[in-house]
Amino acid sequence: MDRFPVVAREVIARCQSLAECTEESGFTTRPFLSEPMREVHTRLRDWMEQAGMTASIDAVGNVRGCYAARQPSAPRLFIGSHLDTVPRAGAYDGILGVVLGVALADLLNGRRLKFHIEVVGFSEEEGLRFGVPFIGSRTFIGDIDDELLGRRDAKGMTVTDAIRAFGLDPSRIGDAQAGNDALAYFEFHIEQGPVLEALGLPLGVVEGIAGQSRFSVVFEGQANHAGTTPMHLRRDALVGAAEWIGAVEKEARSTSGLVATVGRLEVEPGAGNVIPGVVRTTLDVRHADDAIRTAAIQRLHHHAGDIAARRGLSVSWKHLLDQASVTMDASFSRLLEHAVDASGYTVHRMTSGAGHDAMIVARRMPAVMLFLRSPGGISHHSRETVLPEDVEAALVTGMRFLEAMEARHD
Ligand code: HGY
Ligand code: MN
Ligand code: MN
Repeated sequence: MDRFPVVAREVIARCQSLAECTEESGFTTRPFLSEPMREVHTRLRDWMEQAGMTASIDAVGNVRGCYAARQPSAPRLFIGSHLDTVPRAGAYDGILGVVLGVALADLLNGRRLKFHIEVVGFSEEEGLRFGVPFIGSRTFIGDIDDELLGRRDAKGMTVTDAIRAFGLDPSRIGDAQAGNDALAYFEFHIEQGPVLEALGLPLGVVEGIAGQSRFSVVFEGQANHAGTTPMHLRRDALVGAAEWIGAVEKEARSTSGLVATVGRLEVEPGAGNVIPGVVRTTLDVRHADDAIRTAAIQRLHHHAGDIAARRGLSVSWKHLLDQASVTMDASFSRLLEHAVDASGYTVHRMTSGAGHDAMIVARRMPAVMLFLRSPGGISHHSRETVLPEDVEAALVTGMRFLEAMEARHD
């Protein structure tokens, strides 16, 4: 009996059940090591153990499930994605890749391969709580430092405090690193954009992931009385920020392939009858070509300085992330393409505009990604969804990829 349609629906049901693990009732908001993450850990560990895996949680809250090979000394294929979400997220960004990995182990149904399969649910990829992304996968590749561990959240807690408060041991962070037995890393993820839907395709093989830079940009002027301060005597931080935000959009629209977003805006003191004295914004800039991205950032930096000078404001920039574009591993991507084709689906190669843990893990081992269609092209929103037949396509292709990996090890 063809188990794939049944397992595909179970994968969707599991993602939807995990979407209820949230800090914000009625929405899916699940930051790094937040309380709702405990229930995610519990359910994932149960499902992993039911699939014949041994499950554990590492020092930064990554969930690790191992489906053992025939031989203990065998190499290891990692299948993973992230457990955390943006605010008011959908039910599939990140978590789908972890649940699909467990489903593949389940579908093996006790059959042991020539390589271990380790499913990793990374604890932090979005950067919501501490302003910098990829804490889980950076720990996994051994790239975590005191600067990152010392970053503070909105309540003043450091990353180290958060690890301890969750009941984990920061002194064990080194143990979370992937070993030297890594074969490759494979990440299933929703496309989060309109391309596959426009092409009428269920799957996409990711060739590369666009580079991205993130900043906090603060404009400072002079708070003052809204009723008594003539317009020509004002140093209004919000009007300056607004002019700059318009320049950001103009710059992105005029540079092919560039996207630039001001996602947060905090106005101080934030009263209707007070001229804003301080405005804190964020800037997210992405492009497949790193040189184009960095040149655009320089122009946006220049615009901010010009606007601030003209309006008697000061402007300060703080680098939060500078992640170069990453190319997926060519030979494993060919293997994945053959698996897509052998499963009866059209092979479509594409670039990812969204960042993924694969771009971090690729620094340590060959990485490949398989996208699933995003109906409506929407993501980072509660309307994010997947089609059961596309989840089935991913499972069929994933199993064929495992068979190809097995055959490769003859
Ligand atoms: O923002 C991103 O690119 C991803 O969703 N973390
Ligand atoms: Mn995301
Ligand atoms: Mn994601």
